[in-house]
Amino acid sequence: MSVPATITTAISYPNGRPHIGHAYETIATDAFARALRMAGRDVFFQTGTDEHGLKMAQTARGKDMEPQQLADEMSFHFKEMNDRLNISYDRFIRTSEPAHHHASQSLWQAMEANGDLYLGRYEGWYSVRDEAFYDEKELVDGEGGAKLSPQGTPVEWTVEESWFFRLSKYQDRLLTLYADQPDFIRPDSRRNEVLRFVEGGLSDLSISRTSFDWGVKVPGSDGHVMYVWVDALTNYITGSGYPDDPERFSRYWAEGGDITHIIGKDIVRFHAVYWPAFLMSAKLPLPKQIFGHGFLLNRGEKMSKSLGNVADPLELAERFGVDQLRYFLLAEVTFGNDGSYSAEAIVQKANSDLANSFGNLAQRTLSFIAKNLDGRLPAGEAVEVDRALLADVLAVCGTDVPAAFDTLAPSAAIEAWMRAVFACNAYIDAQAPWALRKTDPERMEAVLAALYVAIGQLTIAIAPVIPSSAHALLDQMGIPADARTYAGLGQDWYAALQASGFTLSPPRPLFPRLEVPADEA
Ligand code: ME8
Repeated sequence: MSVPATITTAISYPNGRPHIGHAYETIATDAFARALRMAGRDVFFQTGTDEHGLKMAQTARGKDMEPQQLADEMSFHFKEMNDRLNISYDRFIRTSEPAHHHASQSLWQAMEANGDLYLGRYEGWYSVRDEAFYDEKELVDGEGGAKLSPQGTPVEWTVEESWFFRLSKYQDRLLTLYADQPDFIRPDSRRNEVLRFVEGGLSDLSISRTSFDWGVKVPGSDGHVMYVWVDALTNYITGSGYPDDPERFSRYWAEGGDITHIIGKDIVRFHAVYWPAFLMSAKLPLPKQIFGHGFLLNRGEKMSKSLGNVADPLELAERFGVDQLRYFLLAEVTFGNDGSYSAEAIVQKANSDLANSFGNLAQRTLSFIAKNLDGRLPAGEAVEVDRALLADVLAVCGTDVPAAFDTLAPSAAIEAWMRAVFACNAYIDAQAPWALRKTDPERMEAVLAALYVAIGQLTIAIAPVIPSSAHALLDQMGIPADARTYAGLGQDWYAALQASGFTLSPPRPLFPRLEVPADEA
């Protein structure tokens, strides 16, 4: 039995509705989780909402609501987004759940038992927008001499009694971790940022707040709630069974386990510095990898409420299709880099790759079979050129695509896949089965049989990216569930399908040609 895999997104602040950046992260993580399952792994995939902290409390106050009410309302929209985008999460966690409070308090007590917590007084800068403490030396000057965080958000001077975590004590152990596991933080640019930050010296971290009460209560310390990032990070182990389900925990959060956190580049420090330090302190296993993806920009510009360019992912999915949106985001952006989206770019990519190249290949082959063979699966002896095509397609679909997913490179997986789609289109043009119908029907059948197998394999391989279209096509083609895996796609499902007497019905086109909406052309 293979090692279980745990994969997570960040948990989003439900202080507003989800935007396309949230959708991007969850779609990418979903593709990885699906690819892992197709590789036969036992996968635990978690996403959710991060509901405590000052940002939530202040937003709720501004709307004259209780924070819990705001969290309930907005968390619903995040879950709805996930469901609508076909995200195959195993758990949608909300940090206001009692089980999560319990896990956060247990982690706190474990860190305390290790002698890493002490009571003190915090005097320094805090950004509510980032929910982050910053050293004076990190601040930058904004307009009119205002001090801003390194992320460009406002900071306020904060003085309050606080619990501290002895982060400084972990500097050497963290540097050893980064040296021993060069892939702990990816991509390299993010790794370098973290290295510089930790090498620059770590201050102890303020980990409780006393000026508001919307959070997890600090055990045995009235008036203190945990700093929101302490409980937020704990979500990952709550979902893995900490502390009351040791069996589950040893499965999904084991020492040396395959645990990956997919997050955005703005929150790498919390995941690559604070989180492993907390886990070391509590004597718990560490994740294997933190991947900080890039940001999605609207036509090259940062999205912001004030610019009015924050795209609603469900609106985009409604207009262009869920799978078209998923495909665009994963194909267009090299995972790790920033990327840009626009209506034209989505339409262009979906039309060229899905409608024209792949959709057309499937549609013309399958309709031809449905019409000219009455849906009977073609037989016929394969010759060298057919075998060569099938060897190429199998190598791409069974090896290159899963390997690219395995290294969290979805655009490389799609590029490899498109190469195989092109190879099939070149093959169909060269073999011209339509012309063979009258002259050499036997050869025509051999060509169509090769194409049927190739299309089946291409469809299986791309299923993590466009799950609903891929499974609809596989259903139409009669391809059984056990072939829909990376190991199964090369098995002789075609012969079994032929022997079963399966007949193909006229296929339904899956990828309509999209038009750029008139207001955006
Ligand atoms: O940071 N493009 O929540 P969040 C791509 N609650 N990704 C983006 C993005 C964009 N334009 N904007 C945001 C938080 N993200 C914390 C996380 S985890 C224990 C706690 C990403 O709602 C962002 O980088 O601000 C993060 O990974 C995720 O969306 C949630 O952001």
